[in-house]
Amino acid sequence: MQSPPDRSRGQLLEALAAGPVGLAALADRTGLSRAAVRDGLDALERAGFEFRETETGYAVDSVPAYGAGAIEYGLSAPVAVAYHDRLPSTNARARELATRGVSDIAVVAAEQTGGRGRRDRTWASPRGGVWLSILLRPAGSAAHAPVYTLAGAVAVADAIPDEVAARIKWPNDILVGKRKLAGVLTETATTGGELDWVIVGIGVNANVDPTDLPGEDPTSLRAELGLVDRRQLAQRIIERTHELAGAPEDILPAWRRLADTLGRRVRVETDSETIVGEAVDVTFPGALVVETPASRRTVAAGECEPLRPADPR
Ligand code: BT5
Repeated sequence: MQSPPDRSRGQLLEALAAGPVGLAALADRTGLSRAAVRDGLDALERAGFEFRETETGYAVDSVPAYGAGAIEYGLSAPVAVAYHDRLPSTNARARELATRGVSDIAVVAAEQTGGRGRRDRTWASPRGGVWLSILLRPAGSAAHAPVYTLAGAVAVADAIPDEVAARIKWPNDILVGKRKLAGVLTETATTGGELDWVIVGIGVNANVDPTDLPGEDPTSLRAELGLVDRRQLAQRIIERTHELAGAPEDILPAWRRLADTLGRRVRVETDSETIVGEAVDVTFPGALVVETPASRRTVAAGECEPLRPADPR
């Protein structure tokens, strides 16, 4: 089993991001020896960073397109990045780290060979997409777990350029029109009624060809917009997820603002019944409120499909 990434890389990148910085200052800010700082810089160069030595120290000339250091460089959230060229599932890897006590880490893979959706469905994850799982340990009741799925969906919708007009279908789909652009799979563990850890697994069809994807009507950022900067996209998603996890009261207002579902006639399939009516709200920690002809229902979990106003049941 691989170990989680060395925190010193993140510290080194944070110090470098602040501007030209000398060896002594780098050693000072990271708590590393000068020799270890040099080794760290060499490792970053091997990962694709380019440095220039100025009178005041090392300046970053170029950052690789994607990878652990690339995502950590300039990341404003205190989250380390573990990058893998290929993994079965970033959620599964994050779960391994969680059971070892790790936290505040984003596991990122260039490609997943066993990507998972909800209810053990398959999530296609070819190269070019953004496939990542953010492992956090927010304080809170176990009952709050569903809100982190909504947080992940908000983070993705906020990270996607405005011109794409991404909207959220309750609870976890990010859509462009009716086409699915991204999905969120949250896993949690609890101890004594309290949250132990949360893994927010996020898959965004970034630079992929939708014809390579399964599902009813998938789309990608490449198809909607052209090639995008995956590094920036991953950074924004990690930062926003981290921010929302620390401010759960902000999640529902943000979700409502980005919702495609609210105000629509919907059919929601739960494990035990089918509910048809108008989706009017979400309530904490993430239930959908559906106004049916007979009553107002609050649905904690299910599959939601929009209906045309005149669609029969
Ligand atoms: C989801 O499930 O939408 C959650 C997807 C979460 C994926 C991320 S990637 C990083 C992390 N690691 C993992 O292993 N998973 C997470 P669900 O709502 O159940 O949707 C699954 C359905 O979407 C499938 O049954 C297909 O019909 C369809 N689908 C599969 N791959 C797709 C893709 N790349 N784009 C659009 N639709 C897809």
